[in-house]
Amino acid sequence: MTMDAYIADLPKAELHLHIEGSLEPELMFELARRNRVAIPFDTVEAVRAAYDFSNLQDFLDIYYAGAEVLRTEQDFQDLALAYFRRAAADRVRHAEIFFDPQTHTDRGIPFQVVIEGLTSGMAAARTELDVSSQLILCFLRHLDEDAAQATLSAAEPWLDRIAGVGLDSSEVGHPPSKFQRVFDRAGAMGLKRVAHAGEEGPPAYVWEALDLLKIDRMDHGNRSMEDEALIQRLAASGMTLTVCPLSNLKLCVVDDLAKHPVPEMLRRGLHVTLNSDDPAYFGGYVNDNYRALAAAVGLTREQVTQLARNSFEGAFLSPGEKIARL
Ligand code: ES4
Ligand code: ZN
Repeated sequence: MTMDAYIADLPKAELHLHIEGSLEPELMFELARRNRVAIPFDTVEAVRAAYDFSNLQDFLDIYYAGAEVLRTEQDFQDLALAYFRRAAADRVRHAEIFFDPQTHTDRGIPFQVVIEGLTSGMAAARTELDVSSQLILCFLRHLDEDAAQATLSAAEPWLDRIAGVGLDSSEVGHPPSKFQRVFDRAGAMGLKRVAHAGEEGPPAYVWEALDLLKIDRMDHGNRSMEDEALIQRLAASGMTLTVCPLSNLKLCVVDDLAKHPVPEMLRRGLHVTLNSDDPAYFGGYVNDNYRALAAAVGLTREQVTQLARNSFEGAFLSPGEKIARL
């Protein structure tokens, strides 16, 4: 069996996926037409050609513009189900998906529309595709603490549908400490806590995510590798890192996939997982990430198996649920 076939056949969990980042240009055009929203592109090819980024902010500007076509419950349901179909084809058995409510509520789309649409798509994925899922509400870190607090309050009627909170968007200049109080409040509500850290931001931001936000899982974490004490802390605590190789390449977090830190992370005993982040923008779903990284750095089958096993170990599921998803 080839490595690519081996990867395709491995059951996996996806733990770092922004649902708005799974909006393929074809669906973007369909929703633009359905909702009579103007988009600044004439063709699907022109949209794809615009996906050429030199850093995180370049991408975020286009990503927030793309989300403009999402208006109705049906739109959010269609978006989610399209992602789950692709994920199921990659043998994803469980997905913990991020959504950015502020991107929608700030343009007048009610929180209820977003969550009802997404959870309808998740229910359909469970029955039609046998893919289970959970939702993680992300706060946009370029906005202020009060806006994050208001978003958490808006989520309160829906807490039974939300597994945790996360922190995403522009990292540098927006350290985790800015959100310590809202993360404390989310923890007191019984929510899991995750945060993007060390994607572009320094190791100090990773320390803050651990010590101030008390995260249960870390998104990216690449720049942790610059700090020996931090590596040891992550290894000793068994912290799961949700790493996204093709995202890192597209956003110039790494300049060459062959130099990606995953092999060193594994050697140092870190609990690494592979994920697609924003697959419609970064050129691939989860199996594309496994295949591209395996080819670029020469992963062994044992390492690939470890990465998939880590994805179930790091999931917010009970031991019994994990076994049932394999
Ligand atoms: C994101 Cl790759 C990445 N980093 C930070 N925030 C994000 N939102 C969507 N994708
Ligand atoms: Zn991300």
